[in-house]
Amino acid sequence: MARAVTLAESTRPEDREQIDQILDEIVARKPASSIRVGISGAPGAGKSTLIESLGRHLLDLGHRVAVLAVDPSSGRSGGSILGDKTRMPTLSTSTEAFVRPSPAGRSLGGVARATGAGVLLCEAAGFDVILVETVGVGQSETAVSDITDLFLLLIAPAAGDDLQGIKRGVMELADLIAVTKHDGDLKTIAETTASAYAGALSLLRPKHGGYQVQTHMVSGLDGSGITELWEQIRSTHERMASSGLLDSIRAAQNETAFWAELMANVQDAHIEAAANDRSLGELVELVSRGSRHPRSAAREFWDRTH
Ligand SMILES: Nc1nc2c(ncn2[C@@H]2O[C@H](COP(=O)(O)OP(=O)(O)OP(=O)(O)O)[C@@H](O)[C@H]2O)c(=O)[nH]1
Ligand SMILES: [Mg+2]
Repeated sequence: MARAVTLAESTRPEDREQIDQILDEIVARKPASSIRVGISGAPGAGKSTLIESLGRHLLDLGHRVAVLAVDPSSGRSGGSILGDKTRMPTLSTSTEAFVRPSPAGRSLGGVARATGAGVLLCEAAGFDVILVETVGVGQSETAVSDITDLFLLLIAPAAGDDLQGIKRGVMELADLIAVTKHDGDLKTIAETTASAYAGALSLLRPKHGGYQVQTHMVSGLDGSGITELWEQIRSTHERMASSGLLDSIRAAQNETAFWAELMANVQDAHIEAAANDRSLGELVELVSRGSRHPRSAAREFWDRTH
């Protein structure tokens, strides 16, 4: 019986070789291009609810949808806070959808690299819309935008016209913004929030020349705005494809991923070398006591092991 292989960082060398071979075969086959969308938002912004609603719409349109996640906390918890299947009842049970929580990994970089490979595997398996979710904290948005074509930033309605501490850098990654929970009592607040964001966006340089970032209002609960949001994603993606922008984005992403993989190999080799070096402990001890400078100590260790 075939043994399942995983993309985790701890993979055995022979499994790694098999995975590399599969990935190379997929790349050589050039599977039909899919739409890769990164989705981020602060905890509780309504990501899971929106993905379920958008995913249902996509299934109705005849798409096959994969939902992957990059969870920056999985390195610590060993589990995933995302991919909560209870909030995605249709997607988690449909045969035309695939929901996969974040892979475990030592580092955010490792998790993102494994998810990048996951995107390819899903495309080879015939999924033509790939949604990659991440929670809006820290560096994970950058990691997700490095493996997707378009980045959708979700914002929960908030009273007042402040930008809720969303970092400018994250806003600059967004290709689209959607204010969630545009329903019931929150409707008016969602509208105020949306116009505050639209105003702020008009002051930012668009991410790609000629592609103005649009602010949408959606409700994952009642489904309003979902059709329009998808239409915007689809038409923007189509324009990116026909202008050649998509090809250049993916080419740059492949290059970035190559360097990241190379760096990971270098790092792994050193961690391995360090684990076998008894004097390393003494060096760390000297550094932590303040008897040696981290820079000179690291240099000494490097020179000795090369
Ligand atoms: N009124 C309203 N509530 C919503 C909507 N979407 C989500 N919520 C509520 O907001 C809360 C958080 O929703 P989730 O979809 O779990 O949000 P999330 O961003 O996935 O949250 P985390 O996974 O914890 O980061 C839940 O109580 C939802 O019921 C919406 O469109 N309208
Ligand atoms: Mg969620």
